[in-house]
Amino acid sequence: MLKPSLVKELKVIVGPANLSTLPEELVVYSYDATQREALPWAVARPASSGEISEIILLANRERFPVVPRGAGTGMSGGSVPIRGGVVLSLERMNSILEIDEKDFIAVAEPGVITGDLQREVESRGLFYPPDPASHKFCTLGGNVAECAGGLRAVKYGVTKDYVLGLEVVLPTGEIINTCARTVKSVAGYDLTKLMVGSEGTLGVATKIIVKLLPLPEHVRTLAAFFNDVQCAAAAASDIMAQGILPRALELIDEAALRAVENYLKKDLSLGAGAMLLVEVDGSVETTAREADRVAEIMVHAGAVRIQRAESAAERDQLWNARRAISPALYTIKPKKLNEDIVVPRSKIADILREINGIAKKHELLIVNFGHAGDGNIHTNIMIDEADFPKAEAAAREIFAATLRLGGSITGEHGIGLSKAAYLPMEAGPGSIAAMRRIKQALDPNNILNPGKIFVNAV
Ligand code: 2HG
Ligand code: ZN
Repeated sequence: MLKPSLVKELKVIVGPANLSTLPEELVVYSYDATQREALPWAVARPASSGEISEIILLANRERFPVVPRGAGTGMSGGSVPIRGGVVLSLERMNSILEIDEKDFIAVAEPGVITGDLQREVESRGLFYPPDPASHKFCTLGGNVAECAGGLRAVKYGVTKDYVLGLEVVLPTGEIINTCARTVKSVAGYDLTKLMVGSEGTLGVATKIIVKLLPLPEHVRTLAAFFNDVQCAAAAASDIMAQGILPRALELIDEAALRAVENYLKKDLSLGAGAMLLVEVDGSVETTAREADRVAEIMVHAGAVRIQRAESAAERDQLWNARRAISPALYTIKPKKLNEDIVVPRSKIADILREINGIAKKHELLIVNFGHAGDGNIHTNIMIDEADFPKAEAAAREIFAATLRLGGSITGEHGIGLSKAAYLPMEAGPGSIAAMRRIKQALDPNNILNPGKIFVNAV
């Protein structure tokens, strides 16, 4: 609970209409996409970095937690205020400040919806490649906090590869700029990279400078259907091994296909056991050549049917179905543990075999889909409440197998709350101690998003 005098002070900073302690409003800011929830004591909706700085200074004086929040689409509990405090909702800071067509740069506030930025730059012949599945709802600030990946990472990389610089409010209230607006800069430590992916624990990004690319001239999208997921995984590895770099290479297993078909009330696959969704971009000629080659490779690897998207509408339909898998899985079970392990690309078939064994052993349904081109598989353990302990045991075994294969326990969703207990499986004690020292140095009073990333975080 916040003292009434503090509520008053916060109201002075953001304006009375932008500070709420009403229970029915607090509920709206209490959860993310993990189904974890905790009520904050108040929600503040600041309009500037100056207001955020003032809130954070107050938090240091009075020692209350401040939890930054974009649209709450995160998948590791990053924006859930487990220690209460003030949720800092960035929803009002939602302007695209600049699109510089000469320097290939956009400057945006953190509350801008990622899809809006994509659309805006595309209307000017430019391209912002990071493309989280939730692009219609998620915010750029959230993408920066989590270093979001998405559907086009296989060719274009993830959020950190596009952020050139940030204005950041530090956990002690100072406002800093981390970089110039240039493609290169090595002036001192790379604070931009330190901030991107720091899960709202090291600073609040209030201005985001991103690099843009020229919009590719042409795009071709193909779906391939297989009898089983092993064949599809092998086909995905074959495509990459042949030197083709699609801009998206997505794998969808049978359970995910059935779930999304149920959810959308649409037969996408005619009963197939797995699907690959591949997209190439470039000139009209190169995409034609590459699409033919991809189709050939997939047929050779056992595809029973290939569907080429012949129009923008058909392409959108395929991608909308892919983007709908995450919510569609709730048609199978009321709860899921959604993991986002990543293995070297050549090891996808191996990890799927391991996961299958773990699912059988624990008598659990585990659904797999995701960014096969990156080796990043969304392994969703589907459960009822009572299955939780065995699902956690299965998750630990999946992480162990992933690490044995040279992978990482999270490719794009972050550690947050959901994976804090597993971080020591991947990061050694020395690395975790160094991370904690960085947190301690920047946030000595543990104000910003406490309780995340580290077990028993002070
Ligand atoms: C996606 O790629 C998201 O659809 C969500 O990262 C993944 O729900 C999931 O497991
Ligand atoms: Zn994903």
